[in-house]
Amino acid sequence: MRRKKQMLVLLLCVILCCGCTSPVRVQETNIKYVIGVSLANLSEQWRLVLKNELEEEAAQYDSVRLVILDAADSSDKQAEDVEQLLEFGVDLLIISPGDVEAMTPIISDVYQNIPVIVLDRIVEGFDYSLFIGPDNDLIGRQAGELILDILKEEGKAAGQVLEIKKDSMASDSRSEDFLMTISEAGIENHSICLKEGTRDCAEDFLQAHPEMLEGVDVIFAHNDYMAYGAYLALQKLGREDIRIVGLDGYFGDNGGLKMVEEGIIDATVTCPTGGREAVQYAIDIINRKSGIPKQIILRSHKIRADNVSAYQQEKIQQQQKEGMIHVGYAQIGEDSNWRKASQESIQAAAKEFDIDLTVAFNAKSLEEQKAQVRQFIADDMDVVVISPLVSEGWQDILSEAQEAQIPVLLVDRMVSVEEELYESYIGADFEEEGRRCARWMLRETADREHISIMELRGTEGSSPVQGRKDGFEEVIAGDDRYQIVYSLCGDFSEGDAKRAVREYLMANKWDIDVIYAHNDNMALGAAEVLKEFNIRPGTDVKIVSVDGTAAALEALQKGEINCVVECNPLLGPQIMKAITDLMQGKELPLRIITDEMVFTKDTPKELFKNRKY
Ligand code: GYE
Repeated sequence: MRRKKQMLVLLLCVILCCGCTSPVRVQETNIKYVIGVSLANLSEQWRLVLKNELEEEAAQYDSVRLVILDAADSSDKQAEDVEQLLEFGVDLLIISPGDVEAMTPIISDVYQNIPVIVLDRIVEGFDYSLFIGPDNDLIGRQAGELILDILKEEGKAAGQVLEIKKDSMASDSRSEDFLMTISEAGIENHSICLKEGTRDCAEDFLQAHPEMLEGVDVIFAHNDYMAYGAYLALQKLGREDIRIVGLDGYFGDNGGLKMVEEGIIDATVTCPTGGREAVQYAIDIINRKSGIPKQIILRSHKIRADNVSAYQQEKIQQQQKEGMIHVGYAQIGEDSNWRKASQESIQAAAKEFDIDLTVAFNAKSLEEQKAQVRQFIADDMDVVVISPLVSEGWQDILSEAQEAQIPVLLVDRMVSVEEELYESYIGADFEEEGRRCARWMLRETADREHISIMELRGTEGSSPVQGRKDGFEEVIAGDDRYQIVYSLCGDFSEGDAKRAVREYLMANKWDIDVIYAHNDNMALGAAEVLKEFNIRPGTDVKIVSVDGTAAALEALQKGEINCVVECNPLLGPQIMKAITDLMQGKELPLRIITDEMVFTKDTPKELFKNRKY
């Protein structure tokens, strides 16, 4: 591999020199990292923007070189490109896949040898180092909201939309939420799907089919290129009355932001490429930095004439906060071993980042926690961090924080409010944790006819409980062999779980095949009570749990718990990095999802060692 890289470095030097007009001595280079980039095409505007951002970011580092290959929308060529980059001996692959289905197995193979960062379109499964992309469902909803706002301003209770899509998975998922948003308001929609998402394609289609514009009030084009093509067609067809909403919202003369500024289109939704983040994380991954997330979901914004200048201003002039950063953190009480590890990680990271952290502990209710946040607002903290006990009821206090211009970070658990009320969510994908528990159970009980499940739920109304429940039930849905015959709230605590399982045993003949515990403390409590009743946990009844704490992994190695799905509490470094970035004026991703694994009796022993909780 080293030889290959030397060849690659020499090749790069030759390319660099051949590109020059005058003879240049081959510079002694200090290239340390060679990053391969495979792009599905360079015909779409957003990929050109992506390429520029990758190159601009890489240019910040002398030690980094990119080798960028363009697959020209051919999966075969993208596969060959990936092979060629591996041949070059690149240290890491950044890939923006075209056909996700075709590229998933190829990316999985590459990931066995070198780190892989996937951009924009997520692949099946988790065989990659990091995914960076937008929330396409949110983008669809935002486009729908923009159209409802435009129709409302025109005093139109109803209205008709023409949606111009392009043939891609991202377009499909955006369209789903877009249609849901406008149909809830009774807006009629017709969709057309163009083979190519280009300006000419859109302009030519509309000019050839003016009848499609009959009764149309607004056009929604799935990228600003097509939006511009629609604009040109409407000019020629004398239909300037039709409003236009685009997508992507890039800077630059041909970008959607300028089109909104010049009134060519009425609105757009920004769709960041993630190119800069990809290079930054690539260097961290190559340097084996800890705390690398698994997924980074980028934020998108609704842009109209009345906020386009402010948006661009904010992105260009990042307001820096000088001096000590003061953070107020509303943490939940010591409800579990997980919580203890979480608290320790956050306090240690605050020290390491030299951030002044004030922790309000032990809130036992939503009202108590909101009072703590209100106090932080009164104390004029630079940032407020919240681990919300429950998901509902946060709209008012987060609006107060926004009015006070105090940014809020949600960590560990999520709340149900619109995305504008918080800077970022840093934590786990609870639905996926629930799916992992169920997938393990399906494999473990494949030969069984009927499986009775006892579910031990965590704190009622908290996002981990809702997510783990939804994910688990999604996987067993439709398979009648699996029945959740008993579901009870153990509030994430060992004591409550013990009481509940004991009550069940006192009132029922034991007929449970699998216990699904939303956290380790409840799984351990249940195992203890089973032993009192001479039922062997892990043998007479299978136990699957979430968190990955030391006590649970010990029980797993003793065979008393059968599967532990990790929920990483060590969020401190990611939280403090996010706060530091925020104070430097950077926009944070909408969600930063932690990297987690699954432990079973087949997990290699070394993975149980050197764990920090
Ligand atoms: O699973 C549990 C803790 O919010 C994800 O809360 C966290 C959960 C965790 O009590 O052990």
